Amino acid sequence: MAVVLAGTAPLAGQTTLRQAAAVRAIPIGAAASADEYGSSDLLKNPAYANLLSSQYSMLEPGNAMKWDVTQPTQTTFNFQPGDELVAFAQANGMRVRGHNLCWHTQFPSWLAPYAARATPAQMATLLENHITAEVSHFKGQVFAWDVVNEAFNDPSGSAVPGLRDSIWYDQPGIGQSGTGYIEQAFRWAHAADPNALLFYNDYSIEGPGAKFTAVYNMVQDFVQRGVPIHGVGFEMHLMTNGYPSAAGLAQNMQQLAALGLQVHITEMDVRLPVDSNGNASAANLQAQAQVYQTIMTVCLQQPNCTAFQVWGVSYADSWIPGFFPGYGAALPFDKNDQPTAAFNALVTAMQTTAPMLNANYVVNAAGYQGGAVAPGEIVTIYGANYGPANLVDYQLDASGKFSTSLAGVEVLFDGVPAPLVYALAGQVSAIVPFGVAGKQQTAVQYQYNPGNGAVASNTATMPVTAAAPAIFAFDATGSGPGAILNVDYKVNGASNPVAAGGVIQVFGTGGGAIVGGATDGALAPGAAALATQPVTATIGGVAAFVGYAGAAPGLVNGAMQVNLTIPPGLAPGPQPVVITVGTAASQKGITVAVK
Ligand code: 9MR
Repeated sequence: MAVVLAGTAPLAGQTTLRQAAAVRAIPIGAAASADEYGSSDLLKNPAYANLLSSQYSMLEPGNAMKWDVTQPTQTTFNFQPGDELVAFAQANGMRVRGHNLCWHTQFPSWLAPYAARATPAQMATLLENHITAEVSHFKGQVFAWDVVNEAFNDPSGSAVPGLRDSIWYDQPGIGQSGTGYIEQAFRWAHAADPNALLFYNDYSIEGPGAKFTAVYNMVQDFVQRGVPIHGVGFEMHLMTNGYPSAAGLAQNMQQLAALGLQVHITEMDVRLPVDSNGNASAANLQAQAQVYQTIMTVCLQQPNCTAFQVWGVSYADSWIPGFFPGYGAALPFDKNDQPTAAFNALVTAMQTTAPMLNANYVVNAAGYQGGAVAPGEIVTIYGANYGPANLVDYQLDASGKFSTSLAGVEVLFDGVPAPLVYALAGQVSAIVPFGVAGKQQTAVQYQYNPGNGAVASNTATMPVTAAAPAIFAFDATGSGPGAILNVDYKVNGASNPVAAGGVIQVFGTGGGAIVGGATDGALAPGAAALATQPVTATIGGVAAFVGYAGAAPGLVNGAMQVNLTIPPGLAPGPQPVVITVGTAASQKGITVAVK
């Protein structure tokens, strides 16, 4: 029997949270500290640094990016502790969430006295300058910001709560009514880093109720009016009783998804009563593990739950004992950095929750249009959130065909495994088997076998169509210069345009069945025409002669090649190319460079 000795390297050989999350295409994070309050620098503590970087793929400064640290005087900024955390994250391949830009508390000592005599215009300038300075400083380094934190009152009864008193809202405020100050904060943050995801973050909004309604009403209004907001942070500071039900949490996430908003679980912990040594009972630790498993499972089941974070690295740096005397033991690692039952529960949830398959996220790999699939169409499937952490490219099997299994991933159409082009958790490319031809619909299922048993997605039913053509863009964006060769086999483009009368080879997919049939996953042996006719094309809106439309010899079956002759009379420069197979046209926006 193994004996765990103090000082033994923790977790040797054991799957980490970070590894388990990587195959679910979700970042897992922890609140982290450097030396922001002048105490010893936790990042310089090897045990802390090792646990943080080995177990988590994301960090959020618990305090280092708040006002009391970042603006110590009215005219000076201090981003050094935040910079240190960002550097640590970058050195360890971790993402950084920023927290926070506008809150009602944790201020530098000069701020409350200043606010007591400032005008709303002065307060607005102060907040704008702070947000602009901080977001600009961390631009490109912080992928998501909690822009405004905890702005609503706690609910009493069923009444929808109003806004909390704050120097930014009403004491004296920045001169905006209602949620206007929050809106303004989002606008300033967006102006400073248009690529950062902007979140509203709060607690007690994880389940349905009056406080969630208040937040929902605000973000719905923001979305409808185009205020730059991308998500809502659910803090998730829980106890083992009264935590949000799985159904309630899922419902809140779905309501926000319907607005196009993401959810990040930002500050999860589950506090337990502890003895004077900080130890919780085994029964409570088990109950806590169940809470962690439930919340992680719901997150993995909801496509818009896009990050999961706990509030502290281990018991040793948790805020709970200091704020809730008699409580502690709230995190997945104990005071000796050893994994707890909650750790096991999180790993179990990540290893056993079925991946998601959504028919709306199965799209043409060239044009990204969704809807019906065609025989042989190369599709990209987004969102199937269980697969290899790193991209695995196609492999040829013993018979020279594209393999139908890549690093444990399979995609089945009516039970027939599809040849795979590449596989990555959350993004897989497959070639629809030619056998779907003539069917009304096909049942699609995604599977991943990570080595501890296959986990299958739900089955999504998709309509089948004869052809769903699209042209590959040269840069894979779905528009702009196409994947087009001139007759000399050189890539067409601004520096290599083609003259009227010249012949181009246009590459795409979705042309449908091939005359004489095609073997799934095999390389096309030679020219063979598309079965669905007619095939027509326009270049610059003018009909172009179609010399050939069919398989792309040497490329995998399902790739489509169409040879077109450039019509006379076109203006030089990029001209749109559209190919129509039967009645289905390729996407707009693909161009060929004409001389
Ligand atoms: O973890 C933070 C703790 O170190 C600070 O003392 C405290 C001061 O307000 O803030 C804690 O973090 C809070 C977070 O910023 C917002 N949500 C609640 C968190 C726990 O209080």
